[in-house]
Amino acid sequence: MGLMKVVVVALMWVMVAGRVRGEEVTYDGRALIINGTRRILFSGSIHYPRSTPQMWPSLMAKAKQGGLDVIQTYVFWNAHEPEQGQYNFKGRFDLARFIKEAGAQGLYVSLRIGPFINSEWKYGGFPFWLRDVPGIVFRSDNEPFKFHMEKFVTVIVNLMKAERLFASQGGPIIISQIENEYQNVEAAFGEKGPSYVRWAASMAVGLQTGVPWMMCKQDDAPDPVINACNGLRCGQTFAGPNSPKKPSLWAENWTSRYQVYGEDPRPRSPTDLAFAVASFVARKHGSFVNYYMYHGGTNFGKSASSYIPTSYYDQAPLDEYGLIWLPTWGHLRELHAAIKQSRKPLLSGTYTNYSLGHLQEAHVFRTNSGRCAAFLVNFGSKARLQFLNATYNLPAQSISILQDCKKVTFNTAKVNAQYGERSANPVQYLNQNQQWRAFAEEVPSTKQNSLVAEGLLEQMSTTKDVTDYLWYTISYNHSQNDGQQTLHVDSLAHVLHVFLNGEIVGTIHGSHNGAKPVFENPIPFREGQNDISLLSVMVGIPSSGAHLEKRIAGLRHVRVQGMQNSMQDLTYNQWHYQVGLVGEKMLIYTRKGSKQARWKHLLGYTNKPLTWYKTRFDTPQGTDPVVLNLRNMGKGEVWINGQSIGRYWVSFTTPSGQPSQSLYHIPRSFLKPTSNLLVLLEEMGGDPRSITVETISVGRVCGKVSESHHPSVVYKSKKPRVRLECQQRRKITSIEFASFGTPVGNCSSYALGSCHSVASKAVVEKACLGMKKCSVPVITSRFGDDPCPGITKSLLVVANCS
Ligand SMILES: *[C@@H]1O[C@H](CO)[C@@H](O)[C@H](O)[C@H]1NC(C)=O
Ligand SMILES: *[C@@H]1O[C@H](CO)[C@@H](O)[C@H](O)[C@H]1NC(C)=O
Ligand SMILES: *[C@@H]1O[C@H](CO)[C@@H](O)[C@H](O)[C@H]1NC(C)=O
Ligand SMILES: *[C@@H]1O[C@H](CO)[C@@H](O)[C@H](O)[C@H]1NC(C)=O
Ligand SMILES: *[C@@H]1O[C@H](CO)[C@@H](O)[C@H](O)[C@H]1NC(C)=O
Ligand SMILES: CC(=O)N[C@H]1CO[C@H](CO)[C@@H](O)[C@@H]1O
Repeated sequence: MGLMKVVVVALMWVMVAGRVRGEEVTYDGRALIINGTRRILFSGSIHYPRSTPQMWPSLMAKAKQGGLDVIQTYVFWNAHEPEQGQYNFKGRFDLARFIKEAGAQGLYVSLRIGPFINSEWKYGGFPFWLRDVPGIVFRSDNEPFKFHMEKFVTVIVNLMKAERLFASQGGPIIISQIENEYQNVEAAFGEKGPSYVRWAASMAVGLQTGVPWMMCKQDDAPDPVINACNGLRCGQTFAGPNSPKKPSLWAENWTSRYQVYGEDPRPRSPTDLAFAVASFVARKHGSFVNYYMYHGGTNFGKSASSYIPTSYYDQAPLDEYGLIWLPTWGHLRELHAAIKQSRKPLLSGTYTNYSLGHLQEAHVFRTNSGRCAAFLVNFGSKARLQFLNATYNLPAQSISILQDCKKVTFNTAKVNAQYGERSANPVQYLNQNQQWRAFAEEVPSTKQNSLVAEGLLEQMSTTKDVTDYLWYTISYNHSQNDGQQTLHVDSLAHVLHVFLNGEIVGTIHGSHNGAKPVFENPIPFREGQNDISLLSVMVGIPSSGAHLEKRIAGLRHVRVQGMQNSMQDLTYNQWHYQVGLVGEKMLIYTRKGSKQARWKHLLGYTNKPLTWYKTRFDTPQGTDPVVLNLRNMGKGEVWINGQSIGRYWVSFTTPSGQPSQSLYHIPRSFLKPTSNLLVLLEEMGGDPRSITVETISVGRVCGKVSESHHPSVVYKSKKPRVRLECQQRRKITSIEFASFGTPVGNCSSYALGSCHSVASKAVVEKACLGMKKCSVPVITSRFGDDPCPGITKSLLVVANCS
């Protein structure tokens, strides 16, 4: 044996011996089984490309503190393989680093490989080149598709194996997902649907990861793949596992509904969310619940799908910036603790249920050794329930969790956790003309365009998703004898800007609900030749539905209508094309590219469509999240030091009259201390002088707890307490309001009630001032004399953190 060979053999021996031994993860009809133990697992979705590696440790620490056991993420194929065969696992796309971070913090990982993921992510995660594979039919029993899907899934599984990330290898991944909500579209594929499902399951299982696979929303998921539920109320809607040998898993319990441009946010109250989770555990014996999303984050660059804003699930337990969203995070944390306290009866007890009224149920889990857990479910209004010889008062639409089937440890409708108020605070104004430079994007005319084609080109296959923009330009000969003429344009893209001889004459857009842009306006043509330049814009490519490979976009029909019904159809004429914008080609948003542009003074360039703006700004001190407030801008995209922080569309207001989004997150890792290059492309017209650099903070916290509340099992204390904690290294610097008695209202609006202890403020100030966190017991003895004997009192405290 040569020396080299000896070294290699020795090295291999060290690697095998030193390897952390793992165990296969299995399951039975009750739960996932890890290391031989059934587990109740709370999981939260955090998507690595929607935050930065610098944010991951803190996001995961807060998830862990919030009572989560698992971090769930999709795998984003088009982020990893933007060009066929060229893989990228760097920076925000460093999947292995993300999973290792979870493992380092003692969290498991649920890996949803897909590779179709929807996720309001462009093209549902599919790389755009996949569309050009000859003969391909996405998500069907189709050889070219299956070839590429298997290849990518194998790349990911092998990468995980090489990094020893499966639990079976000692790593954190305890479950993986193949496909995603396929049943929604299965019928569109006829008999190729079911055979594709069977193929996907057996392909995945064949990769031998040593941990189970699941399919969500796939009632007939083939054994041994587990069918999991997605939705708002799996406690009511889930038909259950398709085998008694499989556990009840909830892959997506939406923490709010994703927002779309032009619609108001659809938040979900913490009490509704807690009800849904408790209901699933009680009624469907759920043992795995994943919050979609636990942290939504930011759709950087052009990663959002059609009409999806840049901010994603801001009102999840962790907000877009990674701050704790109150009181949702705290309320769920207490719920998790209450459920886990009963894990023994839940996972190994026998189950009985009975009706306690028309809309009231009891669900009881009891072990042989006599340990017992009960869930009293009230679907109706406020109710007084008799259960095992005791009386329980339940608020409307709530579930009480009873430890030992006696003591209430949690009620989903009673929020003891603190509330908080988040605000954005301007730190830099960019309101001076001389701070800005402008560069006007040229409107192409028929003379300059290089690409010429007969008829209207389909937009996505022309731009290949490299740009949102495609110019269609045509020359049109108008005679005054034709009188007033109207231009009609039908589009399957999202926005259309109409220019006549280089000047804007109209802008229209469609919407997420399926409305397509249709332009129909009289046009002030001049005598003779006119250039009609139509800028067709995509706001993300679609991410859902069957046959994504066949989707089309761009202009469909263009005609000019005159008086007396005279009509000229230009649809099939010769058109001139420009793919993308001049500024995009120059990479004008990078330091190097911006030097090549001939920038002008700002004056004369505000409120003009298709204008690039640039300035520089210094990074705000401290560690608070940084945002740009784009209040008076229209629509476009923003780059910081060459990195896109996403599209913006402030001018698309919601029914309540608010911009869909006006604050745009700049991760601190995108910034250098001074002189950051900020470049915006404004499509519609806006005034950059109104832009401010702001920081986000939770400046006020508030709690209201009644003396009759049962203290949360998260804490050791047996007394009810108001607990306050500042985030972001802040301290409580003042007590704005404190009343022990019968205060009315909540954190945004409060007042003294008829009963009030005069000692309230002094007691709270003594416990809290100068502290990062404090807790004040809600008991009369702490406040001296009883201000109103015989009446149930509560303590409401509003404090400022700075
Ligand atoms: C299983 O238990 C061993 C020993 O306690 C531990 O090192 C390992 O991390 C556990 N594995 C999992 C997946 O929890
Ligand atoms: C009890 O459970 C059974 C089986 O899961 C179900 O059919 C029935 O509706 C439940 N009854 C109540 C009162 O929850
Ligand atoms: C309920 O009370 C009755 C009468 O006091 C008693 O016989 C019974 O054992 C009690 N049941 C339970 C479950 O405590
Ligand atoms: C435009 O139309 C007028 C009248 O129809 C015609 O005389 C003229 O030659 C046309 N011009 C071009 C450039 O086609
Ligand atoms: C706070 O109380 C006010 C007045 O009663 C009410 O309008 C508001 O909706 C409440 N806010 C919350 C968050 O409960
Ligand atoms: C997609 C999906 O499952 N949506 C469901 C979410 O939950 C609500 C409430 O139960 C249902 O109405 C939706 O159909």
